[in-house]
Amino acid sequence: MAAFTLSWTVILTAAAAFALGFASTFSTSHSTYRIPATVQNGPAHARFEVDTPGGKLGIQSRQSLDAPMLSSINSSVFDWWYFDAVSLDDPRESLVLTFFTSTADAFPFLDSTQESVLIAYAWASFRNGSSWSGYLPATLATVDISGDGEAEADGNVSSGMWNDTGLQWNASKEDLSAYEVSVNSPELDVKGKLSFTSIAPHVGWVNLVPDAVGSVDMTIRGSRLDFVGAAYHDKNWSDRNFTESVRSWYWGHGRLGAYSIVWFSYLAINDPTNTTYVSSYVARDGETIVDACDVSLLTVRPTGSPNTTGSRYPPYVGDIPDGFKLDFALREYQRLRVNVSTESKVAGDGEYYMRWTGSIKGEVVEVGMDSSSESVLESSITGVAVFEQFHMLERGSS
Ligand SMILES: *[C@@H]1O[C@H](CO)[C@@H](O)[C@H](O)[C@H]1NC(C)=O
Ligand SMILES: *[C@@H]1O[C@H](CO)[C@@H](O)[C@H](O)[C@H]1NC(C)=O
Ligand SMILES: *[C@@H]1O[C@H](CO)[C@@H](O)[C@H](O)[C@H]1NC(C)=O
Ligand SMILES: *[C@@H]1O[C@H](CO)[C@@H](O)[C@H](O)[C@H]1NC(C)=O
Ligand SMILES: *[C@@H]1O[C@H](CO)[C@@H](O)[C@H](O)[C@H]1NC(C)=O
Ligand SMILES: *[C@@H]1O[C@H](CO)[C@@H](O)[C@H](O)[C@H]1NC(C)=O
Ligand SMILES: *[C@@H]1O[C@H](CO)[C@@H](O)[C@H](O)[C@H]1NC(C)=O
Ligand SMILES: *[C@@H]1O[C@H](CO)[C@@H](O)[C@H](O)[C@H]1NC(C)=O
Ligand SMILES: *[C@@H]1O[C@H](CO)[C@@H](O)[C@H](O)[C@H]1NC(C)=O
Ligand SMILES: CC(=O)N[C@H]1CO[C@H](CO)[C@@H](O)[C@@H]1O
Repeated sequence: MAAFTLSWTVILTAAAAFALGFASTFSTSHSTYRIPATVQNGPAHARFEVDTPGGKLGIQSRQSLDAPMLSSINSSVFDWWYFDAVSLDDPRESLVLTFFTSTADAFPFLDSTQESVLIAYAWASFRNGSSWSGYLPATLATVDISGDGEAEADGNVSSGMWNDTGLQWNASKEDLSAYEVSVNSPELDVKGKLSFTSIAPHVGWVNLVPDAVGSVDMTIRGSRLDFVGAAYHDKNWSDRNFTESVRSWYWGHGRLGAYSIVWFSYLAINDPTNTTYVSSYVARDGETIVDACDVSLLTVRPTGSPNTTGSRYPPYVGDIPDGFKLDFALREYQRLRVNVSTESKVAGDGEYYMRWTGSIKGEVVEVGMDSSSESVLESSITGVAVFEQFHMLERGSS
């Protein structure tokens, strides 16, 4: 009964917020959002609050995180569902699938000639270092979220379909610990799926699935992409234009040894206080060690070759690093330091936006109370990562 009451509250809140926008139907246990392809006029309402009783994310809140976060898509807001996997054997192999609800005005990395705000995007990279990407506009998106922790008759608790692109996702476990994203597109000449099972359920609230055992089985224009690796799912949304918000943005996730990590470090544009915003997630064997946004918990810096601007920080448009240096605080006096090296370019324009995959190497150190002495607790922990940067400030502007 308690679960029922909580779920009803969540649904009512969502119903009130969304009444203005998408056609949606609600029952006590189920919400269906139908998102039209055309850009809407007028203000969009964003949901930023998610119930986290006792600091933990309950099943209902968790499911509601997979719902659309905006009441409508006007020309200055964005909301997307992101899924990826990178091979543990060879980080040059990767797959990213993203379901966008956004115009190119709001998120300038989309094709500005597209009329539809519903874009299903796929990126793949191969062992030989080459990469491929393709996208399709949808005519309608349908997102189904079950609200009370019970799967609907169709077995899904979260599903999304970008009609008729052939890209869709579904999750049937009530805690959203397993997803399947499938592609069946004669137009792109891509067919197959990415399946994953979370190795750390019931944790991070920003990252719906911070690390998962992912398996990819896909045929892309006649080439096979078939691997097991580190997978990830999150959602991102904003009630403002991306360009009006971001100066620089570093994000990535990876797995090294027993550790799962997610990093995010962000500088806002035109911010007189020059505040760094971070989000840090570290788990060991699926047990969360850090899941917080305190700036003291994480430092992310680009690294680059001498005589290049690759390591410049704060960065400008066109600065291309060779990798990143991550410094995570684990516990008092304990840090996880990780070097990230770019290996394959998966996406990007070489100026404002880049996404790579690569290998990572870390160590855990104990730092003396006066910070002058250090002892290594774990060394040479190796792994793989998917990571990206946005540099939105032109040199010469302020
Ligand atoms: C879209 O919605 C946002 C958030 O409510 C609002 O700030 C913005 O002005 C709206 N944009 C348009 C073009 O109506
Ligand atoms: C959003 O950003 C674009 C640049 O990508 C800019 O041209 C446009 O004027 C901005 N739109 C709004 C509503 O501020
Ligand atoms: C669950 O969702 C997937 C993807 O949208 C869909 O193909 C499938 O039919 C749904 N499951 C069932 C049992 O209907
Ligand atoms: C969306 O596409 C699926 C699969 O092609 C189809 O079964 C479904 O009826 C479509 N939904 C709508 C509302 O067109
Ligand atoms: C997704 O839906 C398909 C079709 O109903 C089902 O076979 C599969 O188990 C579902 N996957 C997950 C992760 O829920
Ligand atoms: C690299 O591999 C991909 C996928 O197998 C293939 O399509 C592409 O032609 C290859 N490129 C080169 C330069 O061999
Ligand atoms: C802004 O903050 C960053 C990170 O702390 C620092 O590297 C940079 O020098 C600061 N810039 C200015 C203008 O204060
Ligand atoms: C960097 O530039 C300096 C001065 O121009 C030059 O002496 C040095 O050899 C360069 N280093 C590299 C690695 O290119
Ligand atoms: C990271 O790279 C720096 C120098 O570039 C090196 O001193 C450090 O030992 C490396 N850390 C690890 C964990 O490999
Ligand atoms: C990397 C990333 O995508 N992070 C952001 C996604 O959206 C949430 C909610 O707006 C932010 O809190 C994350 O930092």
